Parts: sequence; structure tokens; C-alpha cells
Amino acid sequence: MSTITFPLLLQAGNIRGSHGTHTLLVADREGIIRHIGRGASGLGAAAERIRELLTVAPPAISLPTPSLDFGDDVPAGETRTVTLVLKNTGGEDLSITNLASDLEGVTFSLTELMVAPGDSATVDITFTPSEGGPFSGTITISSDDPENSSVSVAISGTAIVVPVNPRADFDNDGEIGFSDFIAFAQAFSTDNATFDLDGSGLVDFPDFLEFAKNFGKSVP
Ligand SMILES: [Ca+2]
Ligand SMILES: [Ca+2]
Repeated sequence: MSTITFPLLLQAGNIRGSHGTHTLLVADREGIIRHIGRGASGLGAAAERIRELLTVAPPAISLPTPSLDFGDDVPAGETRTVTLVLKNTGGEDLSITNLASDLEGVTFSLTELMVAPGDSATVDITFTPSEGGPFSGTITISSDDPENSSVSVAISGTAIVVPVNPRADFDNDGEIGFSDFIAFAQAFSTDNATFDLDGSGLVDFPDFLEFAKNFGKSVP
């Protein structure tokens, strides 16, 4: 018979003589019974079960989403956010020590965090494309996972350039701004053709939507 020391609850009340044999229960720290065996021949199996319970798995990073898509319609100059999920499938706390990207301008809501065993955490990743066209890169995540100290996630998307409607610059100062909005508001519900951007014969809500799409932009 081997002898081992273990900080587990052995439910003494459940070890009893029964026709010359014993029932062996192995319970974990929470008191959940993990093994039931009988007699001396069951000791080896019980000891093996105890060893398994005592072995704490190291932290293990897992990425439920292998790639992140910002979408194919990110307006150039506007910020888009996607969420990265980080999971710890190990048995000890996972320490994320850094997040970085090779795509310039990518920012993270967090670059250091702890994830408890079995838990998930999220990090918001934002990007503001400066011009139209596809973009892609890699997010690299460093952690104390002994087997995967560096893992990566592909990111991609496509930026679009929304053309400016120069007609929305009603005062022709090169910017579609607040002064244009005031002028538009004053012309609302009239038939003033300058402000009737869709040519419907009336300055109305569809014209406002067209104006709003262009608000804040410069006229080239
Ligand atoms: Ca203007
Ligand atoms: Ca109209």
C-alpha cells in the first residue's frame, strides 16, 4: 500500500467495515465526491484519482474567435470597434501581459489583465481607417500561458469613402457645418430649390438625411 498526503476531505463517516471491505470515497476541496472504491485493491485507483485532483493545470489562453472582422463598410475617418474574447481554459490565473498590433492606429481598451480559470474577458479593439480600401493586420497577445506565450488573431475590414455632396455646403465656405444647418433649418418645409437636395419639390426630411450624411465634411 502506498502512502500519500493530500489536503482533501476523506469522508470518514463513509468509511466503514462491511464484510471485511471498506468503501473509499475521495472528495475534492468543495466536498464533491470524485471517486468511490472498495477494499484494499481500490486504494491504487483512489490514489491515482487524488493525484489527478492535486495536479493544477497551468494557465491556458484560448481564443474563441480566431479572426476579427471590422466589416466591409467602415467609413474612412470613422472609428469602428470590435470585441476580442480571451478565455482561460487552464487551472491557474492567466496573466495577459500585452496586446499589440502591426496595423498602425489600432488601439485597445486594455493591454494588461488577469483572467481567472474558466473565465473569459473581453478587450475592445478600435481602428479608424484614414482612407478607403481593404485593411488587415495581426493582433499579438502575450501572456503567461507556458505553452502559448504569444498568440495572434487576424483582423481585417474594408474602409469606404462616402462621397461628399458639395450642394450641402449652402454658404460655400468649404465646410458642411453648423451655419449650413441653420440655413437648412430656416428653409425647412419650403420649396427653396437650393435646399431641396433630392429635387422632390419640397425641403423635407429626406433632404435632412442627405445633409446629415455630409455634416462635418470638407468640400474638396
Ligand atoms: Ca458651409
Ligand atoms: Ca426634398
